Amino acid sequence: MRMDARRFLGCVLAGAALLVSTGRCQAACAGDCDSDGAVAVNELVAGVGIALGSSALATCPAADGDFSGVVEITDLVRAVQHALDGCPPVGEGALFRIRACAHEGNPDGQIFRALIRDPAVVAEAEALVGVGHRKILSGRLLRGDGGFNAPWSWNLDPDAVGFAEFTIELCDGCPAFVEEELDYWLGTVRTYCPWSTEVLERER
Ligand SMILES: [Ca+2]
Repeated sequence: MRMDARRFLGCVLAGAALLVSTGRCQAACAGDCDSDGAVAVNELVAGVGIALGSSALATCPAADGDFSGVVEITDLVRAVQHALDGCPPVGEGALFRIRACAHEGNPDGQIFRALIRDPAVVAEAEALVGVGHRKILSGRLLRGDGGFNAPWSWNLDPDAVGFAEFTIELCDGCPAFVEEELDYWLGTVRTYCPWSTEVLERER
């Protein structure tokens, strides 16, 4: 698996190295380690280093494009896309109603809302509407409701949210857990990734 990944990454890097990125983007553009609005080849290399375990995620948190806590091939592909096509434009975003922590005793679960600005992630969310639990919404936690996530006093950064197949366990939990231990979540976990995510509908 690791050798396959190396071979694949060698190919994408060779291709990307031929191109110069001029794209503008927001700070959370996947792969844009230095937040200068473009993904350069050295940033792709940094992402590969993290994926292969030779450097720490802290050296380039932006390499983890789906906020799962680890850098996988899907993150590297997204970074390469940003290197080739530019970072996604800043839009107003789309608002989705999300359910987490539904179970037999509480089928309604706990509801929160996520505003998503990256058009590719919006499209992913739209495809997940009504299909039940399929992927994990994961994003950077911010204090306050953000103007869209009341009654919760936290929100997910609209510029730093994505869908992951798997995430680290640390960021899993119910919305009420985040609310109850807000300082811990904001200061230590920093990311929220309810494993029980269901995308219910797009509200606007
Ligand atoms: Ca990831």
